[in-house]
Amino acid sequence: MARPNEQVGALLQEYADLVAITGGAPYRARVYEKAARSVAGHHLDVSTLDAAGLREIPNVGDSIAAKVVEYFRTGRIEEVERLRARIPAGVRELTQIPTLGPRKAMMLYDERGIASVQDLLDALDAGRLRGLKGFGPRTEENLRHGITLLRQAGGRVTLDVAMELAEEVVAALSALPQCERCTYAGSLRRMRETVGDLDILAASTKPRSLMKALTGLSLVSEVIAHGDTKTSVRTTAGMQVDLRVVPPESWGAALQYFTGSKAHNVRTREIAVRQDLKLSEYGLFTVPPAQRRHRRKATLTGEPASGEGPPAESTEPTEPAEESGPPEAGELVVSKSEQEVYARIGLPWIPPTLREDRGEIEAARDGTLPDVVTEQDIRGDLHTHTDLTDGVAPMTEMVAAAAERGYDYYAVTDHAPNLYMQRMTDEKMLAQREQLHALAKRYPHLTLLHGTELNIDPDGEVDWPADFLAGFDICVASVHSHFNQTRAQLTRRLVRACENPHVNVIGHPTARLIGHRQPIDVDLEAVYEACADTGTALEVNASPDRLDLNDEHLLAARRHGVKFAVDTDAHAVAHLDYLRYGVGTAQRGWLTAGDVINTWPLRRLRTFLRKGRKGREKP
Ligand code: DGT
Ligand code: CA
Ligand code: CA
Ligand code: ZN
Repeated sequence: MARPNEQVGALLQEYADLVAITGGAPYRARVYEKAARSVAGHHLDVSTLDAAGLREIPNVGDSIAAKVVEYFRTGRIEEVERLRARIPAGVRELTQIPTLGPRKAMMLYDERGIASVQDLLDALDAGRLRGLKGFGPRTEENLRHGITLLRQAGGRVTLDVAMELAEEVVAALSALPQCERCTYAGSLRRMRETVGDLDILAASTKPRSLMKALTGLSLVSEVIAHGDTKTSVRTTAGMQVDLRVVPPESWGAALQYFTGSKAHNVRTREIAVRQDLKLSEYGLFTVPPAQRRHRRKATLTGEPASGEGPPAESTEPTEPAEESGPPEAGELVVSKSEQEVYARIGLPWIPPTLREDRGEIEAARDGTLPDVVTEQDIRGDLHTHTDLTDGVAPMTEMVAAAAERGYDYYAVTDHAPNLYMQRMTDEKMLAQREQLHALAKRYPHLTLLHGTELNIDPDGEVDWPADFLAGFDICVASVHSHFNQTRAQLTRRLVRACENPHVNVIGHPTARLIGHRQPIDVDLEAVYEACADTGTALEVNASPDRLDLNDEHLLAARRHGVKFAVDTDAHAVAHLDYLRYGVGTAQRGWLTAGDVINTWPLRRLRTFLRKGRKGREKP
């Protein structure tokens, strides 16, 4: 995604928040919010556009275009600065709490002097919100719950935020002549759904120049620790970045170590120890014969080996002290690649997304590791939007981008009428279908599917009757409202949607938004059963704010024989790239290409989409 677009998008969003907080007209805030989304999602790099070019972007008029030009000319937007100065940062932080809007945040500040999330929690505890208009017991409960959600996210960021930063740091370091290799490791490489800090690994014989380059980056706001092999910084956005530099011959072992997870590493170390090897971030070493008996005994009794420093086989290994060299040990065993490390301890290479000690060690040993789905396996996206509803790009651009990606097929699935804000009608939907069919002529290698994203209503019904639904190539159906029904109601609701012969995919099945909305309370086992029985796929929504189903759900669902669709739910061209996060999540759920319907050839997919209905065979 073009970085300038993101920057300007974030700034316009902040401006919208500031306008709302300071009591500006709500429509003005909405104008800036819409513009923020359009700019962030625009297919051209906005820093290359002049005012006229900027005005071509949907929702961008004269005044916003002027602000964007001002930003690229001066590095700031005067009016944003002016509003920023009027409000303490803590008040803006308050608006991060789900359910707390800008108007109420400002009221808390004006009436009670509350200027941070902690202030608010204290005020709630002390009962100091009593008597404040619009803050009844119900609101208080919602606020507490919102703060819990916010804290759970606890400084962790979503994958897209971490990835963008990682790619920037890796690119900067890789550009140095002293840098032989550089990549990101840690939870980001494992594609965990949120990332605590970034772990960047580099190979070089001249580590100092790399450390200096890191601390000199403009995105660094604070140097936390600065050394020859390890440096930690904090970015202006508050994220910690750890850089380790190792000699090139230790690359494989270091990458294995810093990719983790910790639980996986404990297991691989144990395996090494049993073979008289020592596996650490410094490499894979033979253990000198004199030390072996000692170490063996320690492993067996679980007691630490005495007198030889930290034992390699401890289940809680500690990070070596800053600047300490490799521990006294035997000879370095080749470890230029992870493959060599795993091979030497008798295992095949294990994909990073599986390294959570969730059975991958045993599977590797037994030769039953799953052949997990990859981005190259994906033949098309089956859940995407256009500007006919809440997308920001016209269909022509979305389709062009899909063709560019080399997809075999691509489904346009705009929202159906029951999501009232989107103002969908039968006529609009049918007109879109005509346009899509016309567009298809331009793309002989891409099959365009016309679909929709239906709303599953509180009773499990969807927007249109069967005869209208029959006109679509594919129907995704999702829960977009009434999240607080009982478990029994929600379960029944999803099961009924599966039983609809025209519903092919359940979109974002738990409806959670990472850090903002809890998953709905539903008996997923019952839903898995229903999906397997009816030939309905469950979505792995690749949007980094959703990742829904998540890895743990997938591990459970695949045992029921459910099929899945890994889709982006793209609302902009750039969102098509979110696919990687969906694939990462699918891998963490041990899914193979066979489990994922959008890796299948079109004919097989078409058969699946008919759900056993009789119908004309389409090409
Ligand atoms: P995060 O940052 O909370 O999202 O999660 P990770 O997995 O990136 O954890 P982090 O940054 O603390 O450490 C990066 C990797 O370094 C971790 O996945 C495995 C390795 N590592 C860190 N501390 C230890 C440790 O005490 N023992 C072992 N065996 N490995 C460790
Ligand atoms: Ca980390
Ligand atoms: Ca770290
Ligand atoms: Zn959608």
